[in-house]
Amino acid sequence: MTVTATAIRHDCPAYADARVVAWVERIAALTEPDAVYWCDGSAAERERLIDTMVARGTLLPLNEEKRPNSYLARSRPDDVARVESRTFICSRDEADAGPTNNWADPEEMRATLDGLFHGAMRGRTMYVVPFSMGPVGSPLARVGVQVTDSPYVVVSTGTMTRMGADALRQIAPTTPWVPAVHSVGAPLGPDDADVAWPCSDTKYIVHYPEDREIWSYGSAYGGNAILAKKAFALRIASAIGKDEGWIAAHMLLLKVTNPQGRVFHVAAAFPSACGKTNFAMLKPSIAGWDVETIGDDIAWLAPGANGELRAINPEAGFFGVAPGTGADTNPVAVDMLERDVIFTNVALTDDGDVWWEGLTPDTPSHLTDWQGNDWTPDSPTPAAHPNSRFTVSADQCPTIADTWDDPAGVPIDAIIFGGRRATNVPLVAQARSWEHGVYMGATLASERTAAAEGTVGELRRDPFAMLPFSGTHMADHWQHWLDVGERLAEQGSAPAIFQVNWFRKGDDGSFLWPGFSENARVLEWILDRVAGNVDATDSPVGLLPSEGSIDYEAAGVAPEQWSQLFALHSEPLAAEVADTEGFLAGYGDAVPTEVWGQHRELEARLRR
Ligand code: GTP
Ligand code: SPV
Ligand code: MN
Repeated sequence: MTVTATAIRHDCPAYADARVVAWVERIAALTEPDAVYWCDGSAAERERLIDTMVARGTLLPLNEEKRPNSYLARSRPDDVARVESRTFICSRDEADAGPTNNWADPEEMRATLDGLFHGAMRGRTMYVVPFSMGPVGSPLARVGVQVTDSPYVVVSTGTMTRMGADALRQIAPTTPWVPAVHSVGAPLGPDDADVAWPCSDTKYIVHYPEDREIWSYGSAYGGNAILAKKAFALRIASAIGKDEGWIAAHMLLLKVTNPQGRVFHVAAAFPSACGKTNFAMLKPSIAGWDVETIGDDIAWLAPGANGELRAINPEAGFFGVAPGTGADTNPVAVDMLERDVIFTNVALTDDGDVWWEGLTPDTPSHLTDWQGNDWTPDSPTPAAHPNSRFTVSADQCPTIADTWDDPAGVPIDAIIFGGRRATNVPLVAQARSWEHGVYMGATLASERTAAAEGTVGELRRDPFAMLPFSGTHMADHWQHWLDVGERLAEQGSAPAIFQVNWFRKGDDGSFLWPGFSENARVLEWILDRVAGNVDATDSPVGLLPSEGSIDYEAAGVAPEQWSQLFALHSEPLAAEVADTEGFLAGYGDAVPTEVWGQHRELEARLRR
């Protein structure tokens, strides 16, 4: 039985904006759910939803003593990561999506989606999920409403955002808000039993940047389905930010206090599964430095009143990669995950706890793998899916900064770009200028990870770590960074920009740099540069640490390893610069002249 418009109007909260109610009625008429439920974001509501999912087999309660109030979800094996090939930017003009986004004509896409969504929620409840990205009421925050037929997505959005009544109350008759429609695409007939992880073989993740609107069909996994995250806070937000003069960035945010007590804030962009969560929760190997967490995935950056660049973390939780998270690599996260966590696609121990590759030095002799099969160390496949994740509230993070949810945001002192690069890119380099930094961001490349479909390890360009997340033409995004930098320079001074690479490999194929807590030594150099406390040496690719300015031997790195970390080999570098030439040319006339200028200067410096 399909819900009626009268019932929707009867059930909606009294303070719900009429435009939201009318939209919910329209989507309900299209998708024909059995019921419509307005989420208030309360703890009781979360418990009820979790109970429903436990009953349905979507969530498995973990051992209450070992992992209190925590659950394991197992997705369908074909719904384990973002699907970039099914992600569309439907701008009115194809040129506005740029050459790196999948574009489709908005009218044609609306017709396709109308067909798919017709009756898509039959037999299910449609949840109305209002959320604020950023502290409720902050001038930097923005609101959205997602409707979804997945309780897993509701509960996840409840952790990842400020979800519920307070967010809905933010929407007054003239407040802009982002509507997001989501269905798992698995309607139920009257006699159909539900499955643990409903989804569809047909998937669409669609954005209309001018209309600020999102539609997603067929997947319940992560960024495909928790639309507040990548779809809103990056793709739609990059389109909004371009019009309003602020930047949506795939960046972690850190608060760092140096031994003299000076506080710095750092924003760092690394592609998916390249160490943002690790760096955001860095436990320094060096004395006297205090690192606190503000965000681990998304930052919204806006010029402030005094010419400073201010940042908020628009999210309220962490959707982090589980494999590789262990006491030796990320002890802060291990503590954070002790209770109140939803795990997705990790392995189950025989005593009802979770496990994944890298959690402990020893591998349990028997596990249930992420697909629910028996697993032993002899099994040919990993116990946890490489993109298995945890969903946890930010305030559970032991190193969360007390200013993490300051409505005014925090002032940024340094910006870092990084990726997984076995060759060519030094451990750290400082950009000569904002323009040079934008060039570093624009030409960023990284070896592919399991965070999206595709061949793991393959090198690809991932400008600003935003390749899968830009709602605009990527080269317009570069111009936007240049414009914001110019504005900052006029009123104050723009943050210094750096590039890092924790992943350079030696001839034997092993990492040259120990990484993790030792990354604090690089961060120390970066912030000493910002404070003017340390020298740098000029090189064709940027300013490098002068001899003696980083105590690498204390990190267990031998002098010959150290020189390999900074080696500039002319042949592979020349090949990379030639490749960059082709990469930039692919963006045609949209490439800012400053970016081409930086490219020519790099070429000239390498020729000298
Ligand atoms: P998304 O959530 O997908 O955007 O990714 P993220 O950038 O937050 O990824 P995350 O921090 O979870 O990256 C995890 C992967 O990076 C794991 O495989 C880690 O072991 C690896 N990693 C993180 N930091 C380091 C490091 O300093 N050195 C090395 N070698 N690996 C690292
Ligand atoms: C990423 O892939 O960069 C993520 C995970 O942060 S997801 O939210 O699924 O996009
Ligand atoms: Mn991410």
